[in-house]
Amino acid sequence: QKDLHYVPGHNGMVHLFEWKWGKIAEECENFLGPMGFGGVQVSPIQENVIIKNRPWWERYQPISYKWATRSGTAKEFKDMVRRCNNAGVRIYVDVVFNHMTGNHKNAKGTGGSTADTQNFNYPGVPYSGFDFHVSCPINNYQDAGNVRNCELSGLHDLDQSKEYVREKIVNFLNKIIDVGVAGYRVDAAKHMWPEDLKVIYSRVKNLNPEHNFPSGARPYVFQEVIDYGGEAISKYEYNSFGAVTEFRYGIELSNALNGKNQLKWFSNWGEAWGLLPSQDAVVFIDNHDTQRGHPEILTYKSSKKYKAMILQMAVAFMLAHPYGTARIMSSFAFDSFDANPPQDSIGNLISPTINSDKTCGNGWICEHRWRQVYNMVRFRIAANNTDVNNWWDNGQNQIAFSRGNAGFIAINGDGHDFKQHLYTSLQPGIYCDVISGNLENNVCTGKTVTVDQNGKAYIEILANEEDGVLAIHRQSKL
Ligand code: LM2
Ligand code: CA
Repeated sequence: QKDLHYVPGHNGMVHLFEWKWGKIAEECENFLGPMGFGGVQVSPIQENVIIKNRPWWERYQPISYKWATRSGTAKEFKDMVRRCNNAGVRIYVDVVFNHMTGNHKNAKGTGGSTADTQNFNYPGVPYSGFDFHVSCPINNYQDAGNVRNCELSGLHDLDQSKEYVREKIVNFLNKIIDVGVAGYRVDAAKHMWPEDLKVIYSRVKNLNPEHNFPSGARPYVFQEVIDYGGEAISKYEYNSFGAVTEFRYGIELSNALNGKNQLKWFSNWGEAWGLLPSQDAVVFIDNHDTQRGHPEILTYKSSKKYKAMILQMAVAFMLAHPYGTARIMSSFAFDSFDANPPQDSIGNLISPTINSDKTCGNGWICEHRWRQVYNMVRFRIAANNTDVNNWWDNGQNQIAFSRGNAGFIAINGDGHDFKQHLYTSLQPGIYCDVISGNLENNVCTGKTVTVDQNGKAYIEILANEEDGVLAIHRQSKL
């Protein structure tokens, strides 16, 4: 359950937060497939309660397991999965089954279901009071029972030890597997008992071989467990039977690029830092929650604020480094925590438009369409199955390393110029730096790097350059 089943030659997952199914299908065909992306994490597919002003977080309040949300219908979802699989891009669904909704008067869902939330009645499933834990607030993260049996921000907490509840969840998961998804993200996994989750996952079907999965293939499971240390519940309770989101990854890198640590220490980045085993870890710089609630974490807003493009630097490091399953956050612009995704006056989502330079319009950030990001996805593909070699640093925040003889990256996190002759391990030749430009029809629109007969090259990243990164790889050779 830790194999992503990426199509060979593909890598990197992108979270297309709040995108519509039809638009994701187009994105798979026009951009993600051709660029070699491995997969997409999609927003929850299950029907949610409608909340005034339509904040993004209404989608984390399920009212039934019908496939009806602002992203689209069941038919559109099926069509998307088929088209993305055909484009070589896998789909991973964000599934919410720790809880249902909080309390709402006259709760109505995006698929027409209703619920008597005060009385724990959800006829759309159906669930009733028996299926939930007795209501209590989560208020003590030193107590695993409190965290798992009480309500997370007032959201009615399902009891996954009940056979009836397990059956509803497994049926829901089996149906998404039937249409060809490759796996799922388990929302709020920390708030459920590992033993219950293990049983639920084990009952889910193998992947559907009609969508080019090998026979007997298990769904990829990645569980949302926020573990910064110091609480009763640990990420190590979950990683034996599925992958886990590694929240320390983004914090450590953000700290370093914010000047609170030095990049030179990343020479042994990985398990030695107390991170999960690489295979078990989904890694990311920011996600849809941390970009709203954690000022210390780099987000698309950081790049605007400091004009230093430090989010790109962090994402470039992540994609260049072999540790973990890399996930890229793709956002819409927002000013406040509650802000809704781009929508019209009656609450329909407004999809991104695509500009001629590949970036997005209509209020969408689309980090995955930034040159520095999609070109590093291609770097990651080129460097697949190689290690970090030839680590170099200046004793501070200028670092460089190669990936076998497939790729080489240099990062300037210092306020002064980076000017070094370094061993790249690449074949002699002229390479296009894929951070400052693109290689198009054998013409490099950015900086070039000349690797000599000994594999060495002069690497320059000036302090006043827009990007603090330089990256070359075997497919960026002129
Ligand atoms: C997650 N991962 O484990 C999601 O990544 C996160 O985005 C979800 O919270 C959370 N778990 C529950 O699925 C979001 C949002 C919350 C929001 C909930 C439910 O971050 O703020 O809570 O979705 O919509 C909202 C209100 C909160 C209120 C609650 C219940 O913000 O103030 O609490 O609804 O009505 C009284
Ligand atoms: Ca729970």
